[in-house]
Amino acid sequence: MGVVNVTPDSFSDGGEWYGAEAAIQHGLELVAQGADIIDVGGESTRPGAQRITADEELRRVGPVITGLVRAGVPVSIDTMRARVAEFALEAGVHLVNDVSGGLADPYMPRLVAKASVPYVVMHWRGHSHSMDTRAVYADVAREVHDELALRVEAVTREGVDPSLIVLDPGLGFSKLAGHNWELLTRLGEVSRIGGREFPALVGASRKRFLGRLLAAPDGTPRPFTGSDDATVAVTALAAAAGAWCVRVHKVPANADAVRVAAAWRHAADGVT
Ligand code: PMM
Repeated sequence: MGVVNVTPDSFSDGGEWYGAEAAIQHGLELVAQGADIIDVGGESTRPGAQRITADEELRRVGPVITGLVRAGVPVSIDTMRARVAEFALEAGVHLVNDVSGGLADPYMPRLVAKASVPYVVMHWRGHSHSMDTRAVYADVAREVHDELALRVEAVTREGVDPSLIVLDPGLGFSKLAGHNWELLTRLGEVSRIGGREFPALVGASRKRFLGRLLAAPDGTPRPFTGSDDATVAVTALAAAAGAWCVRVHKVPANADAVRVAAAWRHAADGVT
C-alpha cells in the first residue's frame, strides 16, 4: 500500500503532495513502482495535530480520488469520517482505512457494511491532540488485542462482514517506541480474535520510533526520510511473520522486501 498524503502537515511527507495534480502523479508513480493499492488521506494524524473540517478534507482528497480511480488505480481512502468515505465509495474506492476503527464517526461502520468493501480497523484511543497521553499499557499486545476485539464486535453488529475486516495495531497511535516493537513481534497474537485469524496491516513507515532507533550519538532522532531503509527492514520482518499489507511512503524497496519475504515463507513451508 503506497501512501499519498494530501496534507500540508503530515507526519512524514506533509506538503509534498498537497496539490491534486502532484498527488495524482505521485499515486500513479507508486503504482508503477509496484504498489497494489494507493492510500489517499487528507487529514494529518501526526501527534498533536488539530482536526480539519469535513469540507476541507473533501476539498483535499476529492479530486485526487476521482483522478486515480479514473486512471484505473485501486484506491483506499484514509479517513475517520463517514461523509468523506461516502464520497470516496461513490467515486469507486476499493477499501476504507479508518484509523479510529469506527470510533470517531458512528456512521462509518454501517456505511462500510453497505458498500461491502474491505475495512481496515486500526487500534485507536483518541484523536491526535491527546493521543500521546493515552500510551499507557500493562501488557500492550493483550490490551490492543482486547480493544480490537471490541471494535470487531461493534462493527460486525453494524453489519460489516468479518471476512472483509483487516486489523491494524496502530503503530505510533497512543504507543511509545517500546509498545510499537512489542506489537510488531506479537502481530499474530494481536490479530487472532475469537479463534479467527484476521489479515493484519502494518504502518511503520517513517514513524518516530524508527527515527529514535537510528538516532545520532548525541540522541538527535534521524529525520523521517532517513528511516526509509529501516522501514524496509520492518517490512521484510513483518511480511515474513505473516502481515497481509504494509503501508509505506517509498514503494520500490518495500515491494522487493515483500517478495523476498513471500519466497522465504514458501521455502519455509516446503514450497519452492
Ligand atoms: N498511520 C498514519 C496514517 N494512516 N493508517 C493505517 N491503517 N495505519 C497506520 O499506521 C497509519 C494510517 C500516519 O502516518 P503518516 O502521516 O506518516 O502517513
